[in-house]
Amino acid sequence: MSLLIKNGTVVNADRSFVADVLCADGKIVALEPGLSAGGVEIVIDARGKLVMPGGIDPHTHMQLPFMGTVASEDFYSGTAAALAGGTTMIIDFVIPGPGERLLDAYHKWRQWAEKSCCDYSFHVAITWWDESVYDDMGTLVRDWGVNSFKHFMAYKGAIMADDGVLTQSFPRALELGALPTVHAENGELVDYLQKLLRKKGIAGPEGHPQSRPPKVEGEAAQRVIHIAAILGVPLYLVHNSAIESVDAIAAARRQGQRVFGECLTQHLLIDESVYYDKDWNRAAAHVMSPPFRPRPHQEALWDALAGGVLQTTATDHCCFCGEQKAMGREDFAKIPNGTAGVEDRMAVLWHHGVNMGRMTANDFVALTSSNAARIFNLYPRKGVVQMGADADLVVWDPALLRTIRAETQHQRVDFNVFEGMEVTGGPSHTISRGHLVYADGKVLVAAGAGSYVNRPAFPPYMEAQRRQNEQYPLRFVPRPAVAGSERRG
Ligand code: URQ
Ligand code: ZN
Ligand code: ZN
Repeated sequence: MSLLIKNGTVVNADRSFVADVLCADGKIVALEPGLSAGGVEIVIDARGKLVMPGGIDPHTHMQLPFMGTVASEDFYSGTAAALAGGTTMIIDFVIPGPGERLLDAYHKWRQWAEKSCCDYSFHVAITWWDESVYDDMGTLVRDWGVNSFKHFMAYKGAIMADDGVLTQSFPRALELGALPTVHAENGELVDYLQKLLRKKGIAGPEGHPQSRPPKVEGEAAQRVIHIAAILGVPLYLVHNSAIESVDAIAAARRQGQRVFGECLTQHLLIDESVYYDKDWNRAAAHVMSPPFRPRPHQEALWDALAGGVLQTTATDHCCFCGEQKAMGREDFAKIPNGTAGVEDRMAVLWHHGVNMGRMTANDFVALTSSNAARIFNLYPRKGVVQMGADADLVVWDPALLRTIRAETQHQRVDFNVFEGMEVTGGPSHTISRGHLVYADGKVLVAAGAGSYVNRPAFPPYMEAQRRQNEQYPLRFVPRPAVAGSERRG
């Protein structure tokens, strides 16, 4: 299969340039102006359009069994929706139940994901600890291309990892060259506040944000950042939503600690007023964790993206339809947590980020693709338009007008948190491994067309971290004392 994109402007994270892009056998094989279309099977005229690396969403949960039900979006429909939005790879999560062997859970998820129609990979969650977890982490890194392990500090009584588990898992991840990632909310505080609110007779969706105020996230973020500093491991915090977390990450990065941060498109634009909607179903449809925050937190997230404090955008795409959300009609703590976003992430970020001048098109590529590729050791195979890279591309029409609606979305859920939002900019064509998989509103690919992507251990920053740890046998990473400067703690 050969495919040529002519007359477009290529936009990478570092620069933009005019060039034609020729794809063959799944790779980019020529990248220069004036390429001949002779003998090429598919030619796309990208005049007036941009040619960017396909989006990478580092945080999705397709068909996740959770809170007594299963997310309505499966790996086929969810990856089709991703392609429709310009995302050509997802990193989903294997989440073993407490006591479930990691390898058993991994192979179960691998089977579920075979129907994916875009490329995919998995973070594996550490939800409990014993010697078998230690062993399985090694097998997953060495044999199955896993280079990141997730830890939920929330969800007490279900999948929560306490400090004891973090303290066992993080050093093991470092030893293996894998990155610990974390959902930072204090699960004990959430549990306490949920009980307190119910005792006060608060059972509706408005109880959700009150049981998870920003400091519940900020405390856990700060705690896990310090734990990572002491253990000498890099750290990736998922779905940061609060000023407190952004400040904790900024302070750590200012001191040279390797902390990476993600934010969800939803948290950038939706505030906590949604939980006070008179319509129970609409309010419940927005229940996800961390919850949507008051507006000042959104501005802090935009600033953190612009200032390099946060490096990636994601969606945490985890769909539950109305009748599933209704499981919590008598008790907000029983509303399955999750919202959708995989189809809208790039257009929403483009409209509110690039069109509003908060970021350049190059920043957009970094935030939707290249940075995630670097952090999860996929770069330059993914995340850049260059010779030899996978031909995962999106032809972006900056003039494409769209009103986001649940009734016209590809996502398999009966709600859209961006309902009615008008966006300018979106994919006219999506190319996955050199195949045209989305064009002019239609997904053109069959289930199973996607491939599992191995992610090698030891990204460059992990090697550097190990060298740095050898310099400081105590494993602390103090700043070298400089004559005349006070010593940092
Ligand atoms: O916490 C997560 O990331 C999963 C369980 C999805 N749900 C959510 O509310 N974020
Ligand atoms: Zn989470
Ligand atoms: Zn998640």
